[in-house]
Amino acid sequence: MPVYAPLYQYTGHSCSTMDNRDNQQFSTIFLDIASILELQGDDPFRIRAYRRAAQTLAALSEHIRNIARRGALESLPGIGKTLAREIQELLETGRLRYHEYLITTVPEGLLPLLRLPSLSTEQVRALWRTHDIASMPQLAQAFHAERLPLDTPTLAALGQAIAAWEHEQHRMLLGVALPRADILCERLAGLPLVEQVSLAGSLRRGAAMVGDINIVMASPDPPRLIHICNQQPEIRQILATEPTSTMVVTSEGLRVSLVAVLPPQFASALHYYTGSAAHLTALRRLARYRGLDLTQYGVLQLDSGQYLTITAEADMYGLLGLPCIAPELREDSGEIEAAEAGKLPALVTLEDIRGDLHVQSAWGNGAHSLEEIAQMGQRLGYQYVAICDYATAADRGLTPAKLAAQVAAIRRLNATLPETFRLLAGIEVEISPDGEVDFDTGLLQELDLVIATAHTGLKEPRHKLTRRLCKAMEHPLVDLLAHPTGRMLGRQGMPAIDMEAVLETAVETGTYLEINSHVLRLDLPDTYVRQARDLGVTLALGSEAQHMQEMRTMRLGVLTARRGWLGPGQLLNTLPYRGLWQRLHDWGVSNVT
Ligand code: DGT
Repeated sequence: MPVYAPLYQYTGHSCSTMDNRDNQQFSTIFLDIASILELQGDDPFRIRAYRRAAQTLAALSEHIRNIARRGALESLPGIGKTLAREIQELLETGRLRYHEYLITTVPEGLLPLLRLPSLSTEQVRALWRTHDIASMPQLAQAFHAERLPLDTPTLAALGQAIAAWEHEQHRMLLGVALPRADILCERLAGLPLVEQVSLAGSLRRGAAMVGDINIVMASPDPPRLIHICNQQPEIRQILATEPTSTMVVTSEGLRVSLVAVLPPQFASALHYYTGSAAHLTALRRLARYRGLDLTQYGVLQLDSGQYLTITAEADMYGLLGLPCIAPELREDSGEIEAAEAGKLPALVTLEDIRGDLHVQSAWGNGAHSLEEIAQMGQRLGYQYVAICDYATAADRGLTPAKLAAQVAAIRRLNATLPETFRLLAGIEVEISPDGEVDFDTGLLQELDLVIATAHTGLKEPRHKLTRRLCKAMEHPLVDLLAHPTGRMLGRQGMPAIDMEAVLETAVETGTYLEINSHVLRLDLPDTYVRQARDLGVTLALGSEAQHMQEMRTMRLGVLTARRGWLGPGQLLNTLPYRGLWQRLHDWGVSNVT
């Protein structure tokens, strides 16, 4: 995902209970305005006003919406009538027309350059006007060709920014990287001199997008092992290599970072290279109070200079007086404080999942018959799979007549299946532009599960799209909102939605929110999963598989759930069949236990 993503794109930043992303996004918008005005030689007072407003917004500890609700926008430093009106417009529509107009007045690629802290607006203008550099790729190319007429400190700072940008350009989807990384680990485990192999980095932490595949290996001869790795035929390019590490590109185009350490260093190295950097920094601060430092080679006693022996990551946390923190939580978003307070969640595991609540069959857009899906469900060890084919208006998708026939077929098939497995009859209905769920109500009442979703109209203004989703959740027959944010990883930014309002409506209406485990979605994103959990929303995992093999993406959904701090009690799919059926048919069962 590019660093310089559209403003509403999910950035994967860690989540606190209070989500202040709007403050940061609005701040960036005002900074953009200031930079463009400066580039165009506008009034310095106006430019300064936008910069000041950006600083004010970035420094706020309270959500800007709350301040607006109190009518206190103009009491903020540097916010006058015009800026207050613009903040109001952003809050209501998710966009600012003035900003949208201004960005059309400069080359599209110039904005990311203007956002680089290492370049002044003056320098950007000079690069653009005299060297024809008006985008990040052009800047990176000129930098590598040593053609940039900048001083050494600026070049050094710029080099870091360009390296970070290049890293982002190669980000991979979790669902693409993970299966390939598993194969790589298996291959590496078969090489001579390898004693242990493990995934590390953002992939082990289950992040939705990853920059590279990090793998840590234990070997009695790390340099020799790295040499062997570099000789493997599937390596297309060696980007950088050192005696105990190498960064390569495979023939499939995957970026892989390999690290080899001696066996006694394995646990420490695994912990270090799992990260995140923010988690490590916070832990090291804690370690220093105890006279320790955490390194990739082991836990160092600062007074003696000796390394303590660590055989598992849990030992290292133990030395800091903490229980082991799961990799998915290691983002410095409150996990260390929770560990200190003995309040780490017991996270859900793939083994806890009793079924898939969103699968499509050949009756709709899917590839497989009900029988085949039932077989696959049983192979995966599930107790149930919900068939939820997609229906739009009565004349497209699954028509009411076809749905009625499908429900009958499901009920007939269930009578022939072993008692331990059932198909649920459901549907995925499109939410109309005005928030209606346009389908035969009598038929919806017959179903076990009604999923509502918005596939179209995602570019509507924020308040309209939000109202649309909330209205659908208020429909008495809608059980679940699928892929609530509509994001498509690496393809399009997240639509402008007031997620706070969506989460609140989910609580009020008792609607389940989906964690869609499709490779391109992982929606709800982990940060919102955590907010939903904190508010008491129950989540539901669905693969939206159109092909049986896609049902295996449940693993990605579970990783996302874990990153959202979910325990089994907050996921509908952990209920056994009977409990789920009772819950869906409102038999007074209110807890997922
Ligand atoms: P990515 O690749 O951007 O998806 O994210 P990560 O977390 O996989 O980052 P990566 O691959 O650059 O490095 C893997 C881990 O190694 C990272 O999470 C923490 C550790 N690490 C790497 N470089 C540094 C560093 O300069 N400082 C610290 N504290 N840790 C680092």
